[in-house]
Parts: sequence; C-alpha cells; structure tokens
Amino acid sequence: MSSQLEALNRWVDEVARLTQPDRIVWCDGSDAEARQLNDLMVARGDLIPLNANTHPNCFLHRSSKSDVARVEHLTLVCTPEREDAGPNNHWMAPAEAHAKMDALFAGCMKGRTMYVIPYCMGPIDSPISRCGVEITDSPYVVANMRIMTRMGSAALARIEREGAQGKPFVKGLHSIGELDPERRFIMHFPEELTIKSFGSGYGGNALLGKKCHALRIASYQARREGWLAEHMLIVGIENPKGETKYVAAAFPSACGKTNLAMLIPPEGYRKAGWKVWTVGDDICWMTPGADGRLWAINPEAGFFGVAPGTSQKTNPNALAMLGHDTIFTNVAVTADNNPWWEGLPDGTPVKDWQGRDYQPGNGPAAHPNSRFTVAAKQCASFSPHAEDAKGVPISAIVFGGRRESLVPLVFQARDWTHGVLIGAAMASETTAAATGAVGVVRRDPMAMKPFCGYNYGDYFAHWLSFDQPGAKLPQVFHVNWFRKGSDGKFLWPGFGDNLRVLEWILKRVEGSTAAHDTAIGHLPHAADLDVAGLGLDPHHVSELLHVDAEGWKREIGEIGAYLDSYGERAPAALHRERERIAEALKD
Ligand code: GTP
Ligand code: SPV
Ligand code: MN
Repeated sequence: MSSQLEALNRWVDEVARLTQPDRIVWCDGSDAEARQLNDLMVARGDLIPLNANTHPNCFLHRSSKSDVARVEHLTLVCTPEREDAGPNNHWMAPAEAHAKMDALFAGCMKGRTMYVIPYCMGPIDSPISRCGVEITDSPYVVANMRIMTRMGSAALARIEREGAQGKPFVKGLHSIGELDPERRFIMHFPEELTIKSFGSGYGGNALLGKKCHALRIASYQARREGWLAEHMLIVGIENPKGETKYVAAAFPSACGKTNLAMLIPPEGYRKAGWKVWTVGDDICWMTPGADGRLWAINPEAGFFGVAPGTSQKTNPNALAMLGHDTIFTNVAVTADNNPWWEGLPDGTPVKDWQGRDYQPGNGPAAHPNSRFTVAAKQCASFSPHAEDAKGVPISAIVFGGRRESLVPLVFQARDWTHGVLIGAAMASETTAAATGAVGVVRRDPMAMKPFCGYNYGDYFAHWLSFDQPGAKLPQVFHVNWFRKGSDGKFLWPGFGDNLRVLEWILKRVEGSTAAHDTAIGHLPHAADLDVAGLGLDPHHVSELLHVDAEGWKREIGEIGAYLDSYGERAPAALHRERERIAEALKD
C-alpha cells in the first residue's frame, strides 16, 4: 500500500474513533452502489421517487426546513493569523476551531453509516485537476457528490498515484449532526488542506468538493501556486464561421451563471449559425499556459442549479436535461407527482417544498433556493472540449451582478489593472442562495465574497500579478442584466438575448468594433448592439448604455472606502486606478 493510502486509512480510522459509526463504506462510484444507496434513501424517506413515466429515475429530497441554503455567518476560515483570512472572512484560530468541531463530531455517527468518498475535481486525467476525500454520514451527500464530482475508484487510484509524487489530497469531514442551526459550522483550514462541516446537509455546506474545496481551499492553493480558482461559469461561443471563443463569467450566487452557460441563441442568431457550448456553470480553475493565455477547466462534473425561474422560455437546455436521472431538492410537486417550481408556465403545485398541502398564503410552493442536481453530460449544449485535460483558452472575463440602477448593461476595462478594479468593485443585491436578507446591495468582489479562502487584499494583488511580460490575458468586461425601469420591470430581456451583448464583447476581443470611451470604461455605441427587432423602447436602450456621472462619483467614493477596509493589504495599483477614474469623472 502506498504511503498516501496509509495516511488516508489512518485518517479514516481516526475519524471513526471520534464519530463512532456503526459501519464504514468506501464508495467505489459504481452503478450498483448508486442503486443500493437510492433504494436505502427511498426506504428511509430521504428520497421520494417522482413520476417514473415523465421523470424516470428522478427523486425529490426535502431538506430540514431550517437547512435550505449556505450559512455565511457560520462559515469560517481558520488560518493561524487572523489577518491572513482577512476582513472578508469569519475567522477562528485553528486549535480552537478543531477543538470546537471535534467536540461536535464526538460520537455523532453512532447508529449511522460513515461513507468515505474519494473524488477528483476536474477531468480525471487532467494535470490541473485536484483530488479530495469527503467523509460523511449523509447518503444524500454521497448521491450528490456522485453527480457533482468524479467519485469512486478512479479518484482513489489517482490519489494513490499522486501520493507517490508528494501531492496531497484535501480532507473533508462532514456530518449532518442533528441539522440543528444552533450546532452548525463550516470550517476551513487552508494550510492543512482540511475542511470540517457539521450540522447542515445542504448544497455548498455539505457537498464539500464544491465551494469548500474547489473555491475556498483551492483559491488559497492557487495563490501559492500561481493560478486562479474562481466562482465563474465557462461558456464557448461559436460564430457562424465555426470559430469558438471561450468566456468565463463571475456573477454572485443566483445571478445567472447557469443560465448564461446554457444560453440558446435568439432565432436570428441560431439561423445564422451561432452555437453556445457549456463547459461549466459555477466554478472555473484557470492556469497560465505556455502560450501566455489563461486555460480553464470546470472542476465539477454536474450542475447544482437553481430551480425557480428555470423554464422552456428562460433555459430550455436546463429544462430538457432535468427529464431523467435528476435529484430535486426542496421543489414542489404536482398531483401527478411531477416536480414544480415558480416560473414554470404549466402544472399546479399540490404539495409545497415542505410537503404541506400547497396554499398560496404559505409563500412560494418551491423554496426560492430549491435546486436540481444533474450530470453535466445530460446537457445538450455540453461542450465536447469540457473534458479536455489542458482546458479551454479564455478570451474574455466577464464580471456582473444584480444592480437595479446605475450600472450599465455592459462596459469594458481599459486594461488588466482596470479589469481587476472592476472585479474588486463588484456589488450585487443578495439572493436566497445564502440565509439572510434578500435584495440588499453588498460588495462582492469577483463574486467571491463567500468563497475566497484568504484576505481579499492579497487576492486582488494575486489577480494583478498575472500581468506579466508575454502574458496574453483575457479582455475584462462588466455586465448587468438586472437594470430596472421606473415601473420596477427589467429593462433588458436577458437570457438568450444576452448573446447580443456577448457578440459585442467578442467583437471587442477581436478588435473589430469601435467603442465609446467613458470615465468608467468602453461602452457600446447603441448602433453596435444588435437589438433591432427586440421591440425595446429606444429610451430604455439609451438608459442601459448611459453613464450617470453623479451616481458614479458616489459609487467610486464607496469603492475607495471599501478598498480602505483592506488597509495595507489593498494593492496601491488599485487605489491609483480608482483615483484615475475619480479624476476622469470630474470632467
Ligand atoms: P448559483 O448556482 O447560486 O451560483 O446561481 P447562478 O449564478 O448559476 O444563477 P442562475 O443562472 O441559476 O439564475 C438565478 C436566477 O436568476 C434564476 O431565477 C434565473 O431565472 C434568473 N436569471 C438568470 N439570467 C437572467 C437574465 O438574464 N435576466 C433576468 N432578469 N433574470 C435572470
Ligand atoms: C451558490 O450559492 O453559489 C451555489 C449553491 O452555487 S451552493 O452549492 O449551495 O453554494
Ligand atoms: Mn454558485
């Protein structure tokens, strides 16, 4: 046995001594194992089979009603020095955090089965991929990890192989505990490549390969090793000449990544030959290649997507892939036992997400953060290059958020440093993806506020450091699909029509179109955005492309105060860039 497998066995023994499970199961990722687990969960009521005619092999899971989203206030980064976690993270000293967590874990798996899940984030043969092992007492977590990661024997073999080369794996320990919100923590020990999560069974709190490993721990590793781990979708846009360019886009949770990643071109574009290829919908690992470009992989193998709002009209690719082999969490069901959520034009909910008889007075039928878990391969637009070991080259990086006012539909950074400032200055209205108030504007740099595993000041400096001689960095843009008019309605149709904005972005990358140079960056000339035939009020179009100097002076002032909150660690280059914009706004 390799020393790595010995280390893994020792850790499993140690965890078993602490948590005292009745049984230990090593997951191999086989179909037989998945079937057995499903049968067990159905028998226990953890999974409810849905209509087998319309939704073969689909199941509904109802979570505990106080465990429905990520819990940012209970998510901590435990570095020896508080300053290394930064003001952007909750922090606890490692020794104290371990003691606190181990007290929670003591004996917590009595009467339960402990599952050991070896997994690989990224294509199993890619040098960019990284492995981890999650130990959990939740079969629902196993079933989700099976879809979201490359899980089982192949990952274990890679862990063993890499051990010989001295490459460690990430250790994640998870228990649902009693699902008590008062006894819940998600702790990260980046220097130990360790995660401890207790008391939640939901999404990013519990599927430790996702936000905990592929973002918080990976971002920390990426800084040390010279790459980027980002909360970004990756999409390929093929033009009528058959050329495909890849775009990575960072939007905060529930702000449109899955939708943009699977976009279906508007009819005119489709007829002209435009195609959209999905590489990833949530996480992107980017590494500088020998050619100076950034090459990206999607570390995930599935989608854990927001259900509400997903429809034939908004995201037909998503809807089509949800017809079989899907786990639905916290959606409603119809009388004929089909899944249902707000935004579906047909069907009537009879049971809400909690399993109660549906009554409009009780709120939405599906929880606003209800989700589907589905294999990426089931997506009709899944890119044939999504599994390429070297990744795909990124031509443009797009930042965006929900801003009902001020922020234009699209603008372009002048250069990399300006692009990093645009990312660092991002703000967005909060959504149901995390517990807490919804609709409050907060700074969310690069959409990583809940996910950056170290001090944001250092993170901004890390981003700036990619601007090296010979680097062929992507162009940087900012978009806002969420501007509202005085009537409270969205000004921009969004969804498939977002391709009209991506087309302009790609023309700018090619250098084939001029732009309007403003204090905040380059904006499209209205005539260069293909919006004819959309029936938009021309007044609205100019509003979407307008730079409100007074509003931006206030915004740029707030950005200054925000950068100041990172003190010495905020790079001087970002301050200078901000001051340059503040000056330009005075003209
Ligand atoms: P996470 O999985 O939480 O990281 O979310 P996400 O960024 O993938 O968000 P998703 O694509 O699932 O969209 C979340 C919500 O935003 C859904 O209700 C969508 O219908 C809505 N949405 C997505 N794109 C657009 C758009 O272009 N315009 C408008 N108005 N709404 C959109
Ligand atoms: C997000 O909140 O950004 C998600 C869902 O993608 S979760 O996996 O719960 O983090
Ligand atoms: Mn996300």
